[in-house]
Amino acid sequence: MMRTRLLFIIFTLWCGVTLGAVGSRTDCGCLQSLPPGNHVVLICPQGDGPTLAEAGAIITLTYQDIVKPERPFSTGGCNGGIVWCGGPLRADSFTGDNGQTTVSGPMAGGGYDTEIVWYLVHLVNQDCMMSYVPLVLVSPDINADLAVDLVDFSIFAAGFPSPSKPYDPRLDFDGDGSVDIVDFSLFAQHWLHRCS
Ligand SMILES: [Ca+2]
Ligand SMILES: [Ca+2]
Repeated sequence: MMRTRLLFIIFTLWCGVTLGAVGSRTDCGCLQSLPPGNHVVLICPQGDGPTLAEAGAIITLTYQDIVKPERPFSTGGCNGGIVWCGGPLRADSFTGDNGQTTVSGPMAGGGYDTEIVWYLVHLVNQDCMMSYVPLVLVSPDINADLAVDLVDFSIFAAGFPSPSKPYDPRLDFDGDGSVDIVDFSLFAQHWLHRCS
């Protein structure tokens, strides 16, 4: 008997109180800019930046599918500026019988982007269903080739310090609005890191 292939999807995103509002929408648009106060989280190809849990952004997703509850899904940056090691960031597990899973683990990757975007795949009668977490992702792997090396150092050096150089948010690893010795220290901590 054909079961009605009707998807009923509920997203529940739990974030730390300091994260502010969480976006959730059924279109494929990205926010043009994030509201002030969003978290800046450093990611590294080696995966030794803070985990989502440490960043206060454990995500619980409830995915109720009449046909089949177990679904994989993956993530990316809103503007395509993030490259993950080993493919897109994934949830901790497939959804179980209750349709729930969480995403809490480390993020191994490089690049710069605003918002983590959750792409649910294999949706039926849905061209696009995304959910957004307002994190700004920065990485010492500035050019997103999954290695922290001299190319990244040259990019960082070109924008250091700010002020007086023009502000480049890709280089502001602690998100304090300036590019200074603290950001350089964070860069140095991940020097020569690559995907493991
Ligand atoms: Ca690089
Ligand atoms: Ca800074």
